[in-house]
Amino acid sequence: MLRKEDPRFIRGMGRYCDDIQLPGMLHLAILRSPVAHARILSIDTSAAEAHPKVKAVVTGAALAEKGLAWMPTLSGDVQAVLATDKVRFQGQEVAFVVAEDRYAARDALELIEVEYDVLDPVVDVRRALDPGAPVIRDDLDGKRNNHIFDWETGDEAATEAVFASADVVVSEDIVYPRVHPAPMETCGSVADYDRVEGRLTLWSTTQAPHAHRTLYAIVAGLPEHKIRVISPDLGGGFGGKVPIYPGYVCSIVASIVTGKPVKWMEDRSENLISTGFARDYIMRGEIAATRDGRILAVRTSVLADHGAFNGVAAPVKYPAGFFGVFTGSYDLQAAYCKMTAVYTNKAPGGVAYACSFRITEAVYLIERIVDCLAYELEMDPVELRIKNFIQADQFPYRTKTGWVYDSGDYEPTMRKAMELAGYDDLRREQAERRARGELMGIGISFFTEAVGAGPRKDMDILGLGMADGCELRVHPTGKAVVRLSVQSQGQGHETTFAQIVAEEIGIPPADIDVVHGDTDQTPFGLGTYGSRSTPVSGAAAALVARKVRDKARIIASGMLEVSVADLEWRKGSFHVKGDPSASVTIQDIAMRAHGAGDLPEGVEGGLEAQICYNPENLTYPHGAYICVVDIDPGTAQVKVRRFVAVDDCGTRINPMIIEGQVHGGLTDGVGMALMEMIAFDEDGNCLGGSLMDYLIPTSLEVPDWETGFTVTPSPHHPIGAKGVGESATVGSPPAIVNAVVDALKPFGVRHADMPLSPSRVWDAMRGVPRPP
Ligand code: PCD
Repeated sequence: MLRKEDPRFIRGMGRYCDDIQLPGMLHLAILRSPVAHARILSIDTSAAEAHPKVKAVVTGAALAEKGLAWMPTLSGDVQAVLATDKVRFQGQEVAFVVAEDRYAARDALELIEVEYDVLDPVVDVRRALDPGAPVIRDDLDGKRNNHIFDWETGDEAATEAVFASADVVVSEDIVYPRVHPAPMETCGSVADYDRVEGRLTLWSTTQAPHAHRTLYAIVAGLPEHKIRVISPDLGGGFGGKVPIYPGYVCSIVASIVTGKPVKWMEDRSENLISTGFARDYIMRGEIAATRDGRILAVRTSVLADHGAFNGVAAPVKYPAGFFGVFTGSYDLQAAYCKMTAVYTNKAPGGVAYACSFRITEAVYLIERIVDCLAYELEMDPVELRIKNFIQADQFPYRTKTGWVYDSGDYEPTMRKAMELAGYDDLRREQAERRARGELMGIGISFFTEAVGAGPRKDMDILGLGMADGCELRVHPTGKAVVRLSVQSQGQGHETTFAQIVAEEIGIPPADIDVVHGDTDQTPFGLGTYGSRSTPVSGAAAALVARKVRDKARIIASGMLEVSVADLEWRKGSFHVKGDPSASVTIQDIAMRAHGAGDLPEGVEGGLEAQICYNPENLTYPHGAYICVVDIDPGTAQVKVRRFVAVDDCGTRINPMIIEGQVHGGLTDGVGMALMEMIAFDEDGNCLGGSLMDYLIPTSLEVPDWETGFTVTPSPHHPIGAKGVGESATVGSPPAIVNAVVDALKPFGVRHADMPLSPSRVWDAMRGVPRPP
């Protein structure tokens, strides 16, 4: 089925945040810190205030008077809305101007004078805990260092025992650099505070409108029912639109202060330097195995750079997100991870950029270290993986770090990818090319993801349980409206959720309207990220439709004058068993539910239902990826020649949409593996503040994707579907890096860090030590 939303998008008629125009609307611009670490000595706003078009200039001190200078982050830290005491990263919000138009607001920023006393910044994460390192968070009571948390998972002693007696132990330092989701649409909001009604309407670029509303209510002390958060069409989210950013709060304050609607829309550089980064993990990976390639245990220690405020988006119990799945798709005897997270003078974040809370890092680690093992054992990386897969009959499988993989059948997926790629031929071709001095590499990755957070017993964000509401209403004429708590950012929910409901209740998808992204119109739920919409809200949609169908069955039994047990459901109508001529359609039933005449005993009129779905477990999609690269020996430029992706997301709702999701994620993967990095100089200046420096891939850098699939339904999801939106972003970077490293085998290279730009590949070829 084609996407219902596309007629609007492909004609340029999407309605994004910046398309919102309200009468009398003012514009807000934010003054940002030019330095990474400094004490604010004074701020002079008088010249800006004198600008004829300026309506208000607000500083941190003004917010502090109202108790609004700081706000909670999603991980229980606090973050400055506007800096009061110090600035802690380059690009941090210092003051804002509200003016009649966008240009005047920007001009007036230049009239604000801030005197900074520049301090030494902490830029190198490895130095953050050094004695004497500048203390970044002296705002926190008694804080005397830059330590945030230590966290561990798995069994340290058991893992040590396995390592101690293993034939082979391989270890490697592996860095997942800081990258940025960089959605096409940057962040923004339009706040409209109605002083008469005491009601706030906020259009904002949020992936989680309900959760944001509750947090605004708690922080600002506004009654929740007087706040309406609308997430209009979003030009991509990719996890970057999960946090609450200072800009949103500033626009709310500005509307309250001026009594006018206020729009804030950041530009590309603001987006890149100040909104949530992703990854930034320095990992030491270790793997223990037998000489013949049986993997016994994995161990890792991680140093996590969280920037100046701990703004990580992850369920409360999981400070390192779902990194615990770093055991991958393999049946192990033991595993252990320990992690330390620290503050640095960089933008906050740790958002789950196309990543179910740090799964991307976990998959990269295991898939890279398994390849390092294959290198040492001189074993084919596919053979090594197949030998160690969790077997189909072992599911549900409890990993050594406590995750219960619901289902999987790995080997057929791997074999399918090999077949599509022509794996054996590729290896032959590689041998021939190597003999001619050409650099061809073949990279494998096999991943298992954990997507679909809840269950609420284990997972909450700031106390809000990770379950999703869903409501379905069938109108008298048999047209339906389904209201979701999740929010689409481009994934096509208006289509796929109509398909889910249609499948259950037999109303054509074209007659089912999907409403989402507006807290006044939809039931409460936690939002779209971590590929949770299909696992959680998708289940809710199927179940709410079944609930409506159950009621329809009772009404049908009255209409056909038979008992409920004598009815048979065929998509779209109930039939009397053994009497094919006696049937009623769901549309007939809808009319009866609202129409004249009696309904069966105890049945209320109307045809609608509402549920709140609390998933039993996460869903565990998997996939096998094979990448072929060529490296130019003269320039060290990597060209991805082929890429085969076989994904298993259980029951597939819309194959075309899945294909699009996979293409997008694979492209992300090329970006991270070869091009993207948010780097800093020693003063803490962000070197990735524009798309001239932060390189994102286009169609020119990617091959024609070759995709395939297998289907292993989730046993606990009502329609067996698993998430897929992030699979390709998670699975592709290791395949590409493994391919590049494989190409460099003649140089004795076992590992090289992303992004594998020509200069890094060149250095690797020449044995230049890796950058710290
Ligand atoms: N599907 C189907 N079937 C299956 C699954 C799925 O069909 N089995 C489909 C659905 O329905 C949708 C899609 O596909 O439509 C997806 O889904 P999912 O997986 O469930 O997911 P979601 O939740 O919906 O979404 C989310 C994701 C994420 S998470 C991300 S990053 C990204 C992805 O999504 N983002 C985006 N993708 C995308 N796309 C677009 N266009 N845009 C965007 O922004 Mo995060 O955490 O946030 O980081």
